[in-house]
Amino acid sequence: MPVANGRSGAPKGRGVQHKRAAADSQELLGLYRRMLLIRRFEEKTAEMYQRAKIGGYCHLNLGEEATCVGLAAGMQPNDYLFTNYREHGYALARGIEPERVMAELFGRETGVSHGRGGSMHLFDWDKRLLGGYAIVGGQLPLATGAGLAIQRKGQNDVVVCQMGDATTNIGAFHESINIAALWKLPVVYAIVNNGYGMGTSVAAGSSIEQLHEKACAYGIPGVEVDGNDVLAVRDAVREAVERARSEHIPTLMNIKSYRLKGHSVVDPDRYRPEDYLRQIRAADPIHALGEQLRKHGAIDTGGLDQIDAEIERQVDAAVEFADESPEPNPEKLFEFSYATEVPNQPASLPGQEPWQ
Ligand SMILES: Cc1ncc(C[n+]2csc(CCOP(=O)(O)OP(=O)(O)O)c2C)c(N)n1
Repeated sequence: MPVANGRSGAPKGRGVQHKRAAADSQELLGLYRRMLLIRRFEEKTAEMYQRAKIGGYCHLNLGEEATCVGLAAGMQPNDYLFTNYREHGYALARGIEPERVMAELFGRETGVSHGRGGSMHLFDWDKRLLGGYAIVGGQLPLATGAGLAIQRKGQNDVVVCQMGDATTNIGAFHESINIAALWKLPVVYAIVNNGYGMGTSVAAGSSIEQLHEKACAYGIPGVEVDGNDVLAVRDAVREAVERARSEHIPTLMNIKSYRLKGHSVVDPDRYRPEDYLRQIRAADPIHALGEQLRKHGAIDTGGLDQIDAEIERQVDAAVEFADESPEPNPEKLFEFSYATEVPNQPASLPGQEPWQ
């Protein structure tokens, strides 16, 4: 049973499955395009990794496209987004050009983080994407601090902090939400619950399986959403974001999503049962939305194929751009690392003499 929240009427802790509003077919087609862009971009990323064009760790949003696009669509352009390392899709959904995202994966100067970050550290101040964090839970205290800064400056913006399900077992999760609830910070904590933290299922890693119920401990609303339904995600995020903006109440969202492949591009994914994989493939959010558009006469099969061909060309162009872009100059390694100017002496800390 949802528990009514005295101040906002929102459910506290226990949460409800979110209902969604209607959208016109043009809007739906726009969301579909963006979801397909993420799918094709991520497939190409896997290919480029195998060709050794991309190095380091690399995690994909394959299967999570409706969640990425719905979450970004529920935010205003001036709101801030923090994510974990599985964030290519959020960068694209936020409107960052595929060229600049692919160039970052290639480690090139033209990338969103000037080639200093790579796959796990996408950052774009103009689009208010404040990173990509590799330490599980690392983004939560930072997002909470950003909420505090907004409050202190009397601004009207909201922070959305994305995380995975396993992150809800980390200390920083509890510390951050406690302080955000206590100080009434404008932060929405969005769990993208894809059922697994690496090879560990939610049931094997969390004392409770309904992760939005963890909101009970902090007296804030907890909301469960179908992450395969782009409109449900958009509407639930929008509602939580506006509650944070106007009532200063944080929300914990449990967005049930599915990753179609292993944890990272090098994970052979041998721990998930065949039955489960069959089910999640059958519920593919892009296929489902395409079918819905077709059945309602918004587009025909030829139109869908045309969109696909356009997006494939767009992704190919992103690869070409990345491939032709220059490598960063190693002498400028520290250029974007510190607020103050620091000489490039890897054997010292800022302001110190080089170590012997
Ligand atoms: C503090 C910390 N512990 C362990 C790791 C290793 N690690 C990387 S990803 C990951 C799983 C996190 O899963 P989840 O939060 O569900 O996010 P998802 O990968 O599903 O997006 C772990 C344990 C890490 N990066 N940081």
